[in-house]
Amino acid sequence: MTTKQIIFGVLSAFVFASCSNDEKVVFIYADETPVNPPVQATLKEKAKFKIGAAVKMKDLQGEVNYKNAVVKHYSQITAEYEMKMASIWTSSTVYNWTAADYLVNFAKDNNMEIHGHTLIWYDSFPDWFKNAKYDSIAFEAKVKIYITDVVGRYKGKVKSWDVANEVFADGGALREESVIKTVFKDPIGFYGRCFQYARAADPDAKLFYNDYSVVLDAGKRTAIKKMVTRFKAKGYPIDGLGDQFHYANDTNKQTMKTGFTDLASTGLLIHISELDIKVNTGKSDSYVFTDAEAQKQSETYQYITSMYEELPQNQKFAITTWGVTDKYTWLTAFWHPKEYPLLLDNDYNKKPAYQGFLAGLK
Ligand code: 9MR
Repeated sequence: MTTKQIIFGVLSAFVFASCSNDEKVVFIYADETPVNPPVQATLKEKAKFKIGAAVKMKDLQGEVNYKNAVVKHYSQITAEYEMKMASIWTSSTVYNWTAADYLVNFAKDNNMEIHGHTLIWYDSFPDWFKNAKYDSIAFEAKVKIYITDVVGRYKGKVKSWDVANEVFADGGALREESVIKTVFKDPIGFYGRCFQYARAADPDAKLFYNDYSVVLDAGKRTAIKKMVTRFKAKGYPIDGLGDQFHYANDTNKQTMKTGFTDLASTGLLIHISELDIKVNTGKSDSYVFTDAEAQKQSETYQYITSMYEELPQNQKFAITTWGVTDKYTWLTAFWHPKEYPLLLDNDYNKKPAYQGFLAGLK
């Protein structure tokens, strides 16, 4: 290396270190020898499948950095709660479309897809519906109207739907607390018909079943696979399965992989649908998110994205993170205030987790 190259290299390194993560700079030596600074693709640029984020209208409207981060890093959005039944179906005869319309238009305006979440979730039946105490005939008639109206309204715009969410309890039994278990003699038959109603309202939308701990809980997985087999035999349309992936740094990776391979054996589209990785697994008030912890989290993300890449290409649908920034993660309220589960920190900087996620992508 000549003296000229050394001086230029030192200067380049200084200027490059002064640039923010987001500025892409390529330096060329005076004699045309290229230096290779870490010019980096964003998640959506690198991935050959959709990278989704759960979002809220109020954050998209309220914080420009939030909105910019969504548009910059992601190619798909999911409403964190504003397209659930309890948000849309405000009374027996009234729908509130405000937030859902906003999100669907936001996706379109920014050239993103939107995944619909979720048509039927035991935890999101509005109070007026539960209080009505419908028998199975009236219950299903009402739900059919709801599915037809919602999926129909966004036909061709919402490209995929979680038709049913969290049907099974841990271990694979039907959820006892679900109103559907109480009302229907054959709940799985009811869910199958819900898939039919959704297909009828938008024949091109991809229809998913979504649940948590699917790859960890062999009993639940068996129940889901049995349901899929029954759906196929009956002609109930199902295109994909989502595992939420609310996991943690200490989640057993081998168990995860074994379960994931088993899930993929269905041949359906696979959605990692609500990914976040908890770090403060002991819910400790004195927890500190150290560099070492951030590195472990990065490795977990890398493990997950590289595992996903092992799927056959035609089964890859999307990986969705459940939120955009640690600042607004649901886990600070539902798990512990000291929690840092996502890819961007409170100031929208890329965390090591972001690099890990990227490194796992092909
Ligand atoms: O993160 C969501 C939170 O903001 C909502 O208050 C809550 C109720 O609508 O739902 C949370 O999202 C859940 C998702 O819809 C289904 N899987 C579990 C998620 C976390 O509870």
